[in-house]
Amino acid sequence: MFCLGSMLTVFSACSSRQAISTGQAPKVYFDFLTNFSAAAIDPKPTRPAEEAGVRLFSFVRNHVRRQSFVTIANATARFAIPSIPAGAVLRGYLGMPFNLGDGALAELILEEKETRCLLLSRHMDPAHQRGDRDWIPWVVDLSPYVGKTATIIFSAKGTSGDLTGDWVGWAEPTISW
Ligand SMILES: [Ca+2]
Repeated sequence: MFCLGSMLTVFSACSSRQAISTGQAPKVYFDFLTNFSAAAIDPKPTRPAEEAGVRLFSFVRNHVRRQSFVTIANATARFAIPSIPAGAVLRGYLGMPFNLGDGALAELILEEKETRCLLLSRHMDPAHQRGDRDWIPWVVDLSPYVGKTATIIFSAKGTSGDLTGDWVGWAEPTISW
């Protein structure tokens, strides 16, 4: 199935700076960390939360600590979003806590009925890429989905057989408007 409208992924801090410069703090519509317990985790956790494939995890990159949840080695977290409001923007920071292995692919997907859209795809390899040892801000425009009930899926994929350190951190993710 095709995606509604065009996908927009911005790997820069511009949007948050613009929001600050207008003096209008964005209103948070959905906070993924606050709603973490409502997420559907795959694989389904059968062990204690601290060993689950998706778990809350606070860590430091480039001297900045951020609260995140991590998707580990092909795990996914699915969040049901009730109704996407006008002007909605999905944003957060991407980071991996360990400079190990050969990296992993971070993906953000939106599902709405029969439609499945790739909102963000970014290979992270902090062991070999210095730029990946920092928090990477990302912004996705959700205006093509206003009024829709959707599922947002956060995932990590190993791009080879090496799953060492394949922890993809999604820090401070929110939908705001
Ligand atoms: Ca890997």
